Amino acid sequence: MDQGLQFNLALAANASSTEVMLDRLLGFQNDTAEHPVPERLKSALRYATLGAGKRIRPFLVIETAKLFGIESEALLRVAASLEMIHCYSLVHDDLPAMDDDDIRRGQPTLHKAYDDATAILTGDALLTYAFEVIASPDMHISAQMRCELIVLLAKAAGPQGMVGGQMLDLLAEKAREALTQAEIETLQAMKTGALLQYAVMAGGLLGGCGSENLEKLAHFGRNLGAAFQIADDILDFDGDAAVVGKKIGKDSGRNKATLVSILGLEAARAHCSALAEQAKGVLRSINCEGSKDILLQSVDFIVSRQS
Ligand code: GRG
Repeated sequence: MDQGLQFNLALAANASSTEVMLDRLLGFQNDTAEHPVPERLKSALRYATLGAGKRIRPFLVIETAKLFGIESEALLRVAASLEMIHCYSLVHDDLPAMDDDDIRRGQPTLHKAYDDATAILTGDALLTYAFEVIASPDMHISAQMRCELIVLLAKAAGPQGMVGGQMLDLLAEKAREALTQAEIETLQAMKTGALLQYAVMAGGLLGGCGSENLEKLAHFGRNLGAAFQIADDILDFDGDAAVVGKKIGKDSGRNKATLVSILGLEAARAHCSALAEQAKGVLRSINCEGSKDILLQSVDFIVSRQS
């Protein structure tokens, strides 16, 4: 089968099983009469998460675990909880106090469709519910596995990860001096890379990959995350808004620190390709039974995507 087609089928299949799990979890079948989720919040949670999005992070969780022969419902729960955190970050990032965006995933941003307060609460609810999902014994029988995943996710999403990176990003917009390449790389590793790195490490942990492979997965995820962010910056520079599903050209308009702005488009492209090749090299060195083909193809997709 053509490699591109094989990858697209795997991405679509994983997206669809993640969607089913998100729909189930955000249906709140366990809702109690005493403390029901308010209908407006339930509707906003579903608006923020269901229906669109490439679902790259869930894909990485599921496909990494497959390297080690594991396919289970636990993976879908971890994948869905990670997507909830990703969606919360998009909802909060789009608020007027942050990036102030009107369109996300081709539809009005949540605060436009609802209001700012509902958008803040939706983000808060997605973040807390994501942890409830992975802390629950329904996710995995082993308490140690649950704790390892909780700590890893908290680090990736919190002050030393995504939230910290977002803070650095907001500070950089107001800074008088441009950030250095090293500072931009740190910011991006925290803001974007950390969740992608968590995705592959969570897949590895659930697959019982062992400590040597886990270190390699961390390295793979770091390179992949860096390449993903440069590809995103390139899309903001010369992508097609209709395909990307949000406004483009915002980075230069807001004095955003990106590698495109300091290296130029061609050098940023070359750097992105080099990171992708390094990521593939690390992936090839992982010791596992399963085929690495789909994950290798995902690296090419991530750097050449149009949305
Ligand atoms: C508000 C704590 C907080 C963090 C915000 C995610 C984020 C941090 C900012 C969003 C701005 C942005 C475009 C970051 C670049 C990387 C990124 C997360 C792109 C969007 O991810 P995709 O391409 O989106 O996986 P889909 O819609 O496909 O899920």
